[in-house]
Amino acid sequence: MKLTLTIVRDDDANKVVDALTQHGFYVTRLASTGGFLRTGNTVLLSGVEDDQVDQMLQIIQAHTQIHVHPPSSHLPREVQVSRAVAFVLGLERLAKL
Ligand code: 2BA
Repeated sequence: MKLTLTIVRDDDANKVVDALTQHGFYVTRLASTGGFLRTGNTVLLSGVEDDQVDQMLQIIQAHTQIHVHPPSSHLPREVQVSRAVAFVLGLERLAKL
């Protein structure tokens, strides 16, 4: 099994979670903040079978947008934010008690 931690923009989070749950994935949402832009994002935590990871990433890609953060007084250049940033980790065991 794998543990996936996927960071998406808050604006995309509802669409992504809806699509994942409709496809049978279990998802836990964690409110978070990007360290660089200091804007809200959401971490999606899921325990999945190894052969489900690619399908999950495809669903996330299909329901997110690349975002261009405009320049501001704090940041003199625009910044491109990915659709999502996903970490896929080995998971020894998932127990429901
Ligand atoms: P933020 O930290 O707010 O970063 C937003 C965007 O700013 C990044 O988009 C990247 O384009 C730029 N950026 C971030 N750190 C930078 C730096 N030190 N120097 C120059 N530009 C920088 P993404 O790379 O798509 O990241 C989106 C969000 O995903 C990030 O929000 C952060 O919350 C998370 N993230 C990305 N890479 C990560 C990593 N290696 N470890 C942990 N979290 C990560």
